[in-house]
Amino acid sequence: MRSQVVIVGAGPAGLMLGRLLELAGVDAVILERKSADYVLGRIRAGVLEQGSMDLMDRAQAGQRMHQEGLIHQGVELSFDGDGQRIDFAALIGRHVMVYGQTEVTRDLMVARQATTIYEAEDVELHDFDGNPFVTYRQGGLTHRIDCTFIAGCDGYHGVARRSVPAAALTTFERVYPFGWLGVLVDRPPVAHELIYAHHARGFALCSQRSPTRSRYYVQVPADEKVEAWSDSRFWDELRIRLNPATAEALQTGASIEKSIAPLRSFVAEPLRFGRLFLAGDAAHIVPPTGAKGLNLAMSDVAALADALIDFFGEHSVAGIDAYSAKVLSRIWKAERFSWWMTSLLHTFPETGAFGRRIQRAEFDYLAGSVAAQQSLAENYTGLPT
Ligand code: FAS
Ligand code: PHB
Repeated sequence: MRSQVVIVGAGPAGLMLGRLLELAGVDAVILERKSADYVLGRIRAGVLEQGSMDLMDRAQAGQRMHQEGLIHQGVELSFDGDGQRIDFAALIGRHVMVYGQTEVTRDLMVARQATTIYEAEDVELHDFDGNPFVTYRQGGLTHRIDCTFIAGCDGYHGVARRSVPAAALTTFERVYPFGWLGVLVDRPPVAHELIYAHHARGFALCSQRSPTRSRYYVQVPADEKVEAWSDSRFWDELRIRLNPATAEALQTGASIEKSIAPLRSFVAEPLRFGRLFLAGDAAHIVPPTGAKGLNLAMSDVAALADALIDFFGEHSVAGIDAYSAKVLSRIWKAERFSWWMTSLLHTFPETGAFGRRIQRAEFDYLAGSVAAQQSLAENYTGLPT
């Protein structure tokens, strides 16, 4: 079999890249390790920047997003019970869309016309410095796809980045001493907008998926086990970390999903190795505090799609040559913002009393400065691509 592009991974990055390429007449096969149902079963991001919304429209997959997504004009930051709304619309005239990653993935799956091979086992990348090809196993047989380019969209634990010789890759990483315990519940959200809360016991986030479905998180130690958290323990802890009025308004119920996500900041450089490109979580990880992970993946593949379309259409190598430096510039700014939001809102026992005073001063400066709020707003709603 031959394809112009082989995409490894059918998460949002791989599916969006595949869709943009197929609309431009570039053939791209996607190889996905898991089943489609398994991919849809992951509960992850919830906030789309305008750039990601525009990309869904470009992919002709945005109809349900516009029907069911929730436009949010701001978010609330809370610090030990003191609240500050960040009014995106008033500060910078922009907004975000609350629409779950699961739904983004589902819409892209439905829109895709080309081939996605699910349950492709033991994917291996070969000769991506010369004449690339990819092999995988399915039905007890080994299959081979020869191609011109390979796009590694297979996430942090994927095979693509691991296929690059260690000497050719530089990685930058910060692992945080905590994770996020997340709960999905079919109850109306506690507030119209998201609430990011700092409390001495730890961070909490009140998010949502629809007017009847909510998503909540509390910071837990990095080695915490989800089995140690009954629903009632989760709700009790969340109430403690919210201001009393919000805690009182919280509508709780049986969790329909409960999981712990580790938090890390990670970037691999560069993002091109001959005929292999990395995009999305295969290339970088951000702590979800800034709602950047999914959105970064989208901006990566928008740039990669344009570069590949130029190569196959105009025979231009300018886009593929510029890809890595171009997306890394935006990636690092998102890494900075995600790290800053995480540093402001989480508890870090090792920083002691001085660190807690610095966090409080950071919040007080934010609450008192329109310029600081504008900076937060322009980062949260998405820097220009
Ligand atoms: P993904 O990891 O989504 O997709 C990669 C795909 O490649 C997967 O389907 C995987 O099965 C497949 N794959 C892996 N190895 C393979 C192999 N060897 N062969 C074939 N296929 C392979 N971001 C936010 O903005 N907000 C959040 O709240 C948030 N929460 C998160 C919670 C968790 C537990 C995780 C892991 C991430 C979270 N993120 C969040 C970030 C997340 O949304 C990612 O940024 C987003 O999924 C990135 O999409 P992809 O790059 O497509 O990677
Ligand atoms: C979510 O709804 O899952 C969500 C929203 C905002 C974040 C992280 C997660 O920053």
